[in-house]
Formats: sequence, structure tokens, C-alpha cells
Amino acid sequence: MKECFLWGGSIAAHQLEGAWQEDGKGPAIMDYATAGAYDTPREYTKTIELDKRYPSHEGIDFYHRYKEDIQLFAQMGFTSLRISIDWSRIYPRGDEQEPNQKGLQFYQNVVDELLKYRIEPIVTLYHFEMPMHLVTAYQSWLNREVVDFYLKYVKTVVTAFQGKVKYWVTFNEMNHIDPQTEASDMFTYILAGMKYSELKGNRKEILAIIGYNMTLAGVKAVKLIKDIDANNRIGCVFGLTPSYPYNCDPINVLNAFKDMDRDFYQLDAMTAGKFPLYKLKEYENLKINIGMTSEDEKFFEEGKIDFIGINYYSSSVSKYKGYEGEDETLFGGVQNPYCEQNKWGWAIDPIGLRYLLNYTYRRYGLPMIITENGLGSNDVKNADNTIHDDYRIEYVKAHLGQIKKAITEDHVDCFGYLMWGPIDLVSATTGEMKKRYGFIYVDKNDDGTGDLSRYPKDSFYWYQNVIKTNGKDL
Ligand code: BGP
Repeated sequence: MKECFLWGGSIAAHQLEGAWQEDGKGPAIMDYATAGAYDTPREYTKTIELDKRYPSHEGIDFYHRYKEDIQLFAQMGFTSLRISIDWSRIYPRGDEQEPNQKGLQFYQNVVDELLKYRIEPIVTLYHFEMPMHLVTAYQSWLNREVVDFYLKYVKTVVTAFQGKVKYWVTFNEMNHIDPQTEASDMFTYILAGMKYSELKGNRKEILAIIGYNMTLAGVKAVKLIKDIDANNRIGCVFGLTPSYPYNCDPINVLNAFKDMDRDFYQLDAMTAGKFPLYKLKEYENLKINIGMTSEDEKFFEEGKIDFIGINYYSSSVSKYKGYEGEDETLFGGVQNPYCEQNKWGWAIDPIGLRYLLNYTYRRYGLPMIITENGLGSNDVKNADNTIHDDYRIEYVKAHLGQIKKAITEDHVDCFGYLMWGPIDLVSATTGEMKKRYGFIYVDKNDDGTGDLSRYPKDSFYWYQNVIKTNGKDL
């Protein structure tokens, strides 16, 4: 790998900070998401119900332990850490005039701690962390006023970190909202605080508007962040799962292409300087009005991103002609008989990552960074506090091997690898602790027990060596 390749991990505020009511933080959407499990979906409740558990309320207590955790990341040799800023710590309701200084101070402390160890912060401005008030009082991303609130928050944060943070990510995984799919409650909730099943009116139109307004907010933010400091580098992170055809029946190949293409229209909009015409035509055919104005065109022109962040966990196989089964995966397709799956049904496919890197690079020619990749597993801590997670080592090793090939043999520009959840944290989809990703084990269980102590797993030492040798020793 190049000398400057960024090695590290990726975390998100709502999945690990806890302290959900501390120092003026307001309630955010994920504070109303209960703990679920593989076969029990999380509930998104309207109020906090006393007999339910809400894992974001305590997280892994990163809010009070960030120094210890960052020290462990430094020990592994991280040169980068992707964090997210929780909007509801900065503007607790979202529509205040003035920001909450204590919230800003917390992130100043975190960033200073990272810089102390020469760890490059990559900051995500929206990782499922919308102040709940913006949903209840303004209808979330359906309302353009929320775009302005977002921009105000972005301005506050980027100005506060000028000279300290260079890499900004406008949104995490906005691509999970698309009018072509019957979206799940989960995806509309985590991105917009709304349950798909409770949407009233033309659902496709609602999803299209949410997707459009987030895209617009993204491109407007690019210009704003650049205007604050021309040295800033701004990207957007997409959760991408390549869709394979079930077989070579041309209709299956076409359907797979379409499934895959769906994840890219917002990326097209953020890189081409205009909202894609094919999508506008599609909306026209569906009689969907996204409320685009002629003034918007300028924002797309001015708001092109500098890099693409890719979250990759799994590939998918598109539903085939005549499909009638009920074995649909989380990613909307069917299982691939050529790939193993993890215990949560996610196909393990390292080659899929090489394919995706090639596909994305050929399409956009922009620098890319792997902003998430990792294996959720029910790790066991032994009596002597060791955790033997050789399966995680295998997973990361295989994926890094394919990234290496993509860089050296296929000549794609990938400037970093950030493993998801370098420390065990709350799962976004299920709310479990048991779905552990970390190189660092956290003593916390799904029933709330555990003293939150941290323990390095075997993979901790393995990754440390990978970084030390700059990827030579995998
Ligand atoms: C991504 C999200 C992360 C993270 C990851 C793993 O889509 O950006 O927030 O949670 O998926 O998913 P999970 O935690 O559900 O296993």
C-alpha cells in the first residue's frame, strides 16, 4: 500500500457514546430504538417505555471512556478514525438559534485526543442521528426547512474544527432510501425517523422526496464546507452491496444490473454536477413530484464531492424470474450458494469488494476509501480474558487481500481501510451487543450486565502487525 494509506476504524456516535441525556444532548431518533435480536426486529417507540431497553442510552459509555479507547486504537497503530458527530448534542432540538457549547466541547476533546496520537479524524455529519424534534415538529427530510437546519449545524461544526479536521462525510448510507423498493421500517427509520409502514399518502413519492432532499443537503454541504476552508476534503458514504444475477438468463442479468444501479443515483448526482435525468424521467413516469426547483440545479453544479466512502459487508443475489420464496435477505435479494454467511445471514464475499471497487472507480474515477467493513460475531471471552477470534482475522485478511489486488492489479485509487466497529458496539440493525465486530472486546451483554471493561482480542494484535507492515503481512 502507498505510504499515506489510512489504516483504522469507523464508529458512530449513537452506537457507542451513551450519555444520551448528558451535557444538554437532546433526544435523537435512535434513542427510541429498542434492543432487538436476529429474529426480533428493533421497535421504534414514540416515547421511552420503562419496560423496554434502549441500547443507545448507555452504548459502551464511550462518552466517558474515549481517552482509554483512543489510546487502544493508537496502540494498534491507527492512522485514522472515522467518528460521527451526533447532531442532537450540537443542536438538541435541531432548530435552536445557538449551539450547545458542551456538545461541541465533547467533540473537541475527542478530536484533540486523536490528534495527540496523530490519528486523522474523518468526521461523518449524519450517521442516523437526527434530533427527534425535527421529525415530530417538521416531518424530517420531507421538509426543506430541515435541509437548512442541517446546513446550519454543518456550518457550526465545520467552523469549530477548522484546521483540525480535514476529511468530512456529509451522510452515511443515504442510499438505503429509494422509491423503487418497498423500503423496510428499519431503513426509513434510521435515515429519517419515520416508519415505512406508517407513512400516509404516496409512499413512493415520500421516499423519493426524502432521498432527494438528503442528496440536496449533501451537495449544499459540500460547497459550504469548501467555502469555510478550501483544504477540506468532502465525501459521502454509501452502503453498497453488489447485486449478482442468479444465472445467465438475460432477464436475470438485467434485473441484477437494475438492483445494483438503484444504489448509485445519489452518487451520480453528487459527482456529475446535476441530478440524473434518468431518475427525473423515472419520477415523471411514476407521477412523483420531488419538488425540485430550477435554483437547485446550481447547487448540484457547485457541490461535487472529492471522494467516495464505501461501506461493504456483503454481496447479494437479485431475485430471479419466477421467484416466489420468502427467503429474502436484509439486502433485498436471495442467498448466494457460493458464499458462506455470517450468523446474521450476511454473505461473506471478499471478491465482491474487489468487484465493487472496480465498478465504482471505473464509473466515477474518484478516490475511494473503505469506510466500513467487518464481521459481526458472537465472540466468547475465556476465563483468562482472552478472545480467540480467528474467524475475524480471516474475514479482514481476505477483504484486505482483495483491496490490495484492486489497487495493485486493477489500479483503482483506494486511500484507506477503516474497519467497522474496531471496538464492540451496539448493532445498528438489531440493537444487540452480541453482534460484536471489534478488535477490542467490551464487557457488556444484551441484558445490560457487564462492567464495560475493554479487552484486546487476538485480532487486535494481528491488525497491529498489518498496520505496522503497511499491509505487507496479512
Ligand atoms: C452499516 C452502518 C453502521 C453499522 C454497520 C453494521 O450499515 O453504517 O452503523 O452498524 O452497518 O451493521 P450492524 O451493526 O447492524 O451489524
